[in-house]
Amino acid sequence: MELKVGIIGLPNVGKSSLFNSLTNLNIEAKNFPFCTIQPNIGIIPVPDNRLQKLKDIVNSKKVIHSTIKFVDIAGLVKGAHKGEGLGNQFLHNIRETTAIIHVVRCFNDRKITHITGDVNPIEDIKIVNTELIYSDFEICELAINQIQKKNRNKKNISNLELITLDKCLKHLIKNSPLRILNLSADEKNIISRWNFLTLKPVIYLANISEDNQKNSDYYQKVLCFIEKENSKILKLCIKKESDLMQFNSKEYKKLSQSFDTQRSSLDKIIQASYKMLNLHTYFTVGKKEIHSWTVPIGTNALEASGKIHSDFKKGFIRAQIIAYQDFILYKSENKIKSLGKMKLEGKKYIIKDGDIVRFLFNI
Ligand SMILES: Nc1nc2c(ncn2[C@@H]2O[C@H](COP(=O)(O)OP(=O)(O)OP(=O)(O)O)[C@@H](O)[C@H]2O)c(=O)[nH]1
Ligand SMILES: [Mg+2]
Repeated sequence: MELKVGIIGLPNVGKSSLFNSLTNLNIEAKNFPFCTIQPNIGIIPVPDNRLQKLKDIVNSKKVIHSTIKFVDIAGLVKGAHKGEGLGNQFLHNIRETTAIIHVVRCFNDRKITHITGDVNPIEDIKIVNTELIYSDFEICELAINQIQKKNRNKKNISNLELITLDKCLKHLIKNSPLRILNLSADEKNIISRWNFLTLKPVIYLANISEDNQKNSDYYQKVLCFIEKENSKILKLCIKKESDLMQFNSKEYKKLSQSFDTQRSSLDKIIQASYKMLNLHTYFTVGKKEIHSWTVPIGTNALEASGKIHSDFKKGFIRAQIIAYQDFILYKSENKIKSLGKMKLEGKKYIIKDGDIVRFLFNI
């Protein structure tokens, strides 16, 4: 499955406006529920200040960032799992993502329609989560039936998948998301093909109003509510960010500085999403360009080499590795080499975040 972060929530809570701010795109974000029907997809660079530090040392001409994919998905309503508000299609869009940003309205604005009439972040979260739980429940039941049917003629089957699905079903029936169920890595792995929505990692994004004070109540409530979930929460005033987008980049820079740390909040969202996808970065460094490459945590050198070029993988000999901190400290490859801090590693070496890598290959 492709690695991407889905932006979800009730209708009209600011999902498309957030998507626009993150991607610098200009898709429709108007004051009516279900403004978005088809998912919008945007690919954006992951901010990483290590790149600039490397550039300053090597004096390279170009910097190429890793990227991350965001999908802006239509709003969910009560009954979505039964097809309300095109719910099944929207739930399918969510199923195709790897991780979720759940936007929660924490702002008061009479002009902006709230689908249930009142701003109530906890109830809003519950509506969305319940739909995801119901949908998982149905899939879980279906999966159990399918497996039982397949094994009908076999006696005494000990099927880990079936046992795990049963454990999930018992948990879902309590209206509880699977991400708080205690599942081992093996159990998670064996049920991964069912792609459960409530097993996807989530960041709750509190969309606060310009006047922070007024909304701190809403935010605090969300904070308390999600504590038991062990999920991450971030806050942002999406409107402020949308307003800033109207200016050109020079004006934006000036304004955003005066608007405290708004841009850095966007960066935080991107970085947190990247982490949620279980990804990290290695670098290739040269005069022509500094390039950051994305790999899932736990990737070995051979797989990582294929990320750059299939020839690197085919003709892989060794990987030259310098730790990021050493590069920053000693600033010269020769010096690092003479200190014995440049390592020659084989195919099975597990790439670490920030490694500066040169692949030696023969084709
Ligand atoms: N006051 C205020 N208005 C906001 C904020 N965020 C979004 N809006 C407004 O709310 C309306 C809906 O925003 P969208 O970004 O289209 O919301 P959505 O969640 O994508 O809506 P659907 O696609 O219909 O589900 C727009 O008129 C936005 O300008 C906010 O932080 N404060
Ligand atoms: Mg939208």
